[in-house]
Amino acid sequence: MKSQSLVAVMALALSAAGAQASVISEWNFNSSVPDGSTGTGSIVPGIGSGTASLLGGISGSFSSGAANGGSSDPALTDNSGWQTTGYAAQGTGDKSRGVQFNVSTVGLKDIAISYDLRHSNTSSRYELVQYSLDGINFIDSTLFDGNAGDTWFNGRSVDFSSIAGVADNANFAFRIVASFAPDSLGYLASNSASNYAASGTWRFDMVSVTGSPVPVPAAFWMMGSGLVALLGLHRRRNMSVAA
Ligand SMILES: [Ca+2]
Ligand SMILES: [Ca+2]
Repeated sequence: MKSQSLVAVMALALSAAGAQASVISEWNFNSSVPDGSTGTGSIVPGIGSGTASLLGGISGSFSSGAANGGSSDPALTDNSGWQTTGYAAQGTGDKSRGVQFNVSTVGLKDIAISYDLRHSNTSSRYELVQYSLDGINFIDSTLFDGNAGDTWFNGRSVDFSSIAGVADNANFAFRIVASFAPDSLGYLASNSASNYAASGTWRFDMVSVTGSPVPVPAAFWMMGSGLVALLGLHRRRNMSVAA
């Protein structure tokens, strides 16, 4: 029995090396203990670790994650989103205001991110995802079009698995920032019948980072196969004694 359970442990260890991507860090912005008020919440991740911060002097608060169709947060009560406002004046501050998340990817690869975002009518229609390999310099990645107001755009996602340096990096970070409309010198409002306003709001929810374990070093495999051989020998000995 002893050797059987050891074999089971080995099998688990081997299968873990080929594991599917799983959530490394996730922010649902809900109060850690539900308090019945969506006006209170938290920017501490509900899963894993990392930091969430505001860029360019915008302000943050908490507001319903369920209103206007709602985010993908499965919470049945006290579902908050991270409400942000105080964006740049029209024609200024392109790509300078929004939110930033720092998540270490040490020991992990196949990194991808996803988030839900509610655009208000007058908020910037275009949202740009940027990433950083050193936590300081940010590179443009993907531009999303939030072409409706008072509307949640759920499951926005960017796959970084093919970008060298994102995996196994303690300094990995990404931003979601308000961007001028393509080929223009200003912001467009999310609702085409509205004018862009710095007082427009973006409300975030379910920001998550996924990844899978970096393959285990060869030395471990050698040790593992050695153990398997020993177990086999142990079994054969037991069998011969029994016979
Ligand atoms: Ca709350
Ligand atoms: Ca939430």
